[in-house]
Amino acid sequence: MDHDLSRRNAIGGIAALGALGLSGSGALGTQPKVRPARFVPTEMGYDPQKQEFVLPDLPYAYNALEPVIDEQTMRIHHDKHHAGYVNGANAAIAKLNEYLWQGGDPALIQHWERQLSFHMGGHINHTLFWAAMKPESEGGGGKPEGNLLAQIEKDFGTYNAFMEYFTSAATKVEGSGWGWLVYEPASRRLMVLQMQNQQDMMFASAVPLLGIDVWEHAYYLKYQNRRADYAKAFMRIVNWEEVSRRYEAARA
Ligand code: MN3
Repeated sequence: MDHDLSRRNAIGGIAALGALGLSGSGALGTQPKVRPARFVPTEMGYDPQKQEFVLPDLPYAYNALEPVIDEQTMRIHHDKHHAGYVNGANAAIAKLNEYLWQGGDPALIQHWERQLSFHMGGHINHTLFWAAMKPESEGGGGKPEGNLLAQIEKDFGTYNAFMEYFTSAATKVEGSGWGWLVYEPASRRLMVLQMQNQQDMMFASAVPLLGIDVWEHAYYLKYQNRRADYAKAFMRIVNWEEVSRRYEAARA
């Protein structure tokens, strides 16, 4: 009986990790054969010793995305803003653990949950953002190929129609947020969504494929109020191989 219970708990735990895309990951020091659609703990900078997230380095130099995104913007964006989300997520997790193990007013759970939703959202969004960009000189930009291109053409008509729609949706996000290309597993189709802040208006089953950060901190030093110019230029540094990998993993 005890054995069955603990086995069931273990299975439940694995299912919960799966929902977060963390299953079959590098947590035990082994790399999965197929990387999951979303994240593995190492990519998210999770340190099992400290039991907290540590800001992962950029996958390229700070000036690698010039002239589309300037070095100073990248430094501030990664070292200050992304770091802030990592710290905020750790603080919220610590607080929620405190309520879980040391009691406290359950009414405050929702406060820390909102904090976690915002900051963990920020950490996840930025982790996906950095990896979905690539210097122009190393093959960034261009067009997607293969299955992803076929699905874009099926769902949006043409690649150019998609690009217009995606950059326009990103440009028109009210206030701070993101433009996303996501895969919707139930209908097996692509969608373009506008996210507010770091988490709002995204539904739980949406698999994020390509996001463009349209918070002012992402572009203001170089583009000022010209968000549309930034969104258009962003397409020159998209890492379509990484976006395709996410797409293939999402529909596998
Ligand atoms: Mn940002």
